[in-house]
Amino acid sequence: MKTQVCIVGAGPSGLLLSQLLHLRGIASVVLERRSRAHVMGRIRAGVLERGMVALLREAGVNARLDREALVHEGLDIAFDGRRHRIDLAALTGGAAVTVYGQTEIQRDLFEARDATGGIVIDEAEDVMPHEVDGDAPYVTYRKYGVEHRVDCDFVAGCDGYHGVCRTAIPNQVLKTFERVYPFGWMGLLADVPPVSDELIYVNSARGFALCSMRSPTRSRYYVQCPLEERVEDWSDDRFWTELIGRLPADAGARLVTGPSIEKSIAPLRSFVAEPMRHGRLFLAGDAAHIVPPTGAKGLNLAASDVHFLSRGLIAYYQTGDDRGLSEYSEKALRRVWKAVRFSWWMTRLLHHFPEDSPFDRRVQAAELEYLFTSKAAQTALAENYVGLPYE
Ligand code: FAS
Ligand code: PHB
Repeated sequence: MKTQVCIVGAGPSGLLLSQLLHLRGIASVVLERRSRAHVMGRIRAGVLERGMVALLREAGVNARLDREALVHEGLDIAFDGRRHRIDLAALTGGAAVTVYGQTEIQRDLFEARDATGGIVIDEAEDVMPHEVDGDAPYVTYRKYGVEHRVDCDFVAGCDGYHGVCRTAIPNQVLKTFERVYPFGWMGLLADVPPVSDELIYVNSARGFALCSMRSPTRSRYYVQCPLEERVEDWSDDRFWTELIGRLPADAGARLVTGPSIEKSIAPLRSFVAEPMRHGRLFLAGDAAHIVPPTGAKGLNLAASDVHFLSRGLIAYYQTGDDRGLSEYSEKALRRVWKAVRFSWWMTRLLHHFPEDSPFDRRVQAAELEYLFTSKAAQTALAENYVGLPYE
C-alpha cells in the first residue's frame, strides 16, 4: 500500500491530523493497535481550549459539539473552607473553555473519517516505522496473521506515551525530560447532575479533588490517591464519601451520588521528548509529551501539535515549501513547555505532596492566598487555562 502520510495511532491526534489532511487533498493511512471499541471505551479529557474547538471546526467535526457542548466562562478554586471563582472570560477579554468529552471527539472523528473514505486500520499488530531518516520511509504491521507494508512520504507518530514511534528516534538524538508525581487521580463517571455549573478544583486537608462534568446529566469527579491504591478496593460509596469529605461544605451537601459508569486510576507525570521530528518522522500528542491532567492540557496540546504539523504538511504538498516541517519541532515544543510549566504549577498548587515540609505547606497556602487576592495572579492562571496562542 502507498500513501502520502502514514499515521500511527487513532487517538485524537491521529484522527484529527488524518481528517485535516484529507480536507486539503492529502492522503493518509491510520494504523491503530487496539480495536475501535477499545479506543471508544477510554474515558479521558473533558475541557477544550479555544484552539482545539477551532481545529475541530476546521476539520468539519463540530456539529454535535455545537449542539451539546457546555461553554464555561469561569472555574472555582477551593481551599481551607474558602472558594474563589476565577472569571476566565473577564480576565482574558472574553475567552472561555468548552466542556465536551474526548470520547465524543473520538466518535465524531471516526464518523468523519468513515464518511470521507478514510483508511483507519484497527487491530494492527506490531506496527513498526522503518527508514524514517531516509527519503522513502515505510511502516509495517500485521493483521489477521498477514504482514503488510505502507510506503509513504512521512510518518506521523500519534501513538501516545506507550507507542512505538518515539523509539524510532536514535537514543543519541532523543532527549527526554520527566517528573513522576507521588500520587494518582481516581476518576469516576456517573449519570448524576453536576454539583456545580462550573468546575471546582479543591485543595483540601484530605488532598486534591476535582468536580467536572460531561453534560447537565453526566458528572466526572476525581480524587487524589496514593500510587499504590487499587481501583477494585474502592466501592462507589467509598469514593463518594471521600469526595464529600474533600469538598466545601455547601458543595458536599448538594452532591448527587449514583452508580459509577466508569472508575479508574491514572498516574500523574510530566514528560517531554525532544526533538519532535527525526527525518521524515513527526511525533504529535502524547507520543511526545505527557502532562498531569490538573491544567486540562493533555488533549489540548495534541491539538496544537496537529495544528502546526498539518500546516507544515499542507504547505509542503501544495507549494513545496518545507519551512513548516523544518520549524515544527521547535515551534511545537515552545508551546508544549509552557503548558508543561502551567500543568506542573497547577499540580503543585492543589495537591498534597507527601514529602512536603511544614515550610512547603506554608508556601503552598501563601500561593493560594496570593491567587485569591491578586488579579495579576488570576489573570496568569486564566490565560493559561483558556489556552495560550498557537504561535
Ligand atoms: P492517545 O494515547 O489518546 O492515542 C494514541 C493511540 O495510539 C491509542 O489509540 C493507542 O491505542 C495507539 N497506539 C499506541 N501504540 C501503538 C502502536 N504501537 N501501534 C498502533 N497504534 C498504537 N487530558 C486532559 O486534558 N484531561 C484529562 O482529564 C485527561 N485524562 C486522562 C486520563 C488517562 C487515563 C490518560 C491516559 C490520559 C488522560 N488525558 C487527559 C490525556 C489524554 O487526553 C491525551 O492527552 C490524549 O489522549 C492525547 O491524544 P493522542 O496524542 O492521540 O494519544
Ligand atoms: C475532566 O473533565 O475529565 C477534566 C477536567 C479538567 C481537568 C482534568 C480533567 O483539569
